[in-house]
Amino acid sequence: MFTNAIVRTPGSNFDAGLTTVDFGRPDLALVLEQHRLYCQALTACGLALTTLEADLRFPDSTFVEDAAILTPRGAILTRPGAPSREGEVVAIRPAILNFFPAPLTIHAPGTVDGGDICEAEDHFFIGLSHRTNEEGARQLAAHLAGLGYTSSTVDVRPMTSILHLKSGIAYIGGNTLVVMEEMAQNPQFRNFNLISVSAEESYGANCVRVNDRVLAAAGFPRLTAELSARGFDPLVLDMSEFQKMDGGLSCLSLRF
Ligand code: CIR
Repeated sequence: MFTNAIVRTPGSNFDAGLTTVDFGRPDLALVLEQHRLYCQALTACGLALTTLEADLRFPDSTFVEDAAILTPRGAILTRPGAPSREGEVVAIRPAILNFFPAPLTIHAPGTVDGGDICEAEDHFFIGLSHRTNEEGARQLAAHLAGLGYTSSTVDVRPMTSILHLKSGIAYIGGNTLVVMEEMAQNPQFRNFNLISVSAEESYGANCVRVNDRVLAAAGFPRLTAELSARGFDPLVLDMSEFQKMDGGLSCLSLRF
């Protein structure tokens, strides 16, 4: 069970962030409204929110998930792989220290984005991506081992359609992984119950278990129906404006 989440309000320069997709410019009023509804959903799931002010130095900083990895046994501050996002860690550190007094860190030349880290009970999948490099993965695996967790790497670098590992997989409890069909054959996932997401619905694979609910992006009816059929309780949220900046549901909060 999670009790808390950290979120950051999107800034007025949100549309100056990084993106690889061409879905048009985000509508800033709608960005704020979708973020408000996202926060409301977390509250409805029972979480107490720490809401950080917009930080105009970092247009992507509403995607707080990338700056830290929070586990029940300790926190790790990351070192994001995009140079424009590196300073986000210093910016979020004080908020993390309120809950985790002695976070571990990733140091150069290692890079890690939280979006590449998928926790499945006591095992962590670490995505090797264009943001998380081998050295970052190595440092993170050592930190996780010190906390008593196992880990393994999943190389998503050849997959041009996703930015981070968690753009393509989500662990939602009950030994169940939601996974883009392109990754469903990975032998590392063979002991899980898999919900395979078709190519047309692949953005939906980034869903998030929060206590009794699974946050799911709007517009992917087959996945939502499958979640319900498997006994999960989807809470559907419109993510259109965040998708324009390569963001998904998981990136908008740190849950712990
Ligand atoms: C970026 O490219 O870094 C941001 N525009 C999107 C980050 C999304 N984060 C995530 O999936 N964890």
